[in-house]
Amino acid sequence: MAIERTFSIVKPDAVSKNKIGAIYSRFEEAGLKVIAAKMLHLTQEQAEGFYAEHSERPFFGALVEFMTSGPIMVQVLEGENAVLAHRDILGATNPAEAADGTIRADFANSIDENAAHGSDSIESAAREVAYFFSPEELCPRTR
Ligand code: RTP
Ligand code: MG
Repeated sequence: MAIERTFSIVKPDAVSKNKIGAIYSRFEEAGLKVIAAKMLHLTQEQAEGFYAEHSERPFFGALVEFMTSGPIMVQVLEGENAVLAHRDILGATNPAEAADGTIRADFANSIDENAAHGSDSIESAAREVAYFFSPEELCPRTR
């Protein structure tokens, strides 16, 4: 299996509920290694740029408002099949449809406030990692 990198966000609702550590535990239990991380409070411009692919969708304004409503954690995760492995532990976008034991089933408030983000492809992951991290900020494990 391929070792991949993916991009992850602990969204404002989960930070507000003090669930950063609980969500990081899910990454670690799934064998995903945190190789970069920082806390940010997104500007409107940063949030609009990050979710630009959704700019014509009816929920775009609410999405940007939510993502700028409080601090977030952004992180890069590395591991076998990391993109899909991370999406699997996140669960469905709508927590009402998310499988038991997934991050969204356990921590999300609603489809709008759904606790965490994960890249949906290798290509998205590369773009999203570069959106928030410089190459020097990535710290691959040496042991
Ligand atoms: P994310 O990008 O945040 O990881 O979520 P996702 O891939 O599961 O879902 P995506 O289609 O990329 O949508 C991005 C975020 O927009 C909100 N959304 N609302 N009301 C709706 O129908 C709707 N659809 C999407 C969600 O908060 C979703 O996380
Ligand atoms: Mg998405």
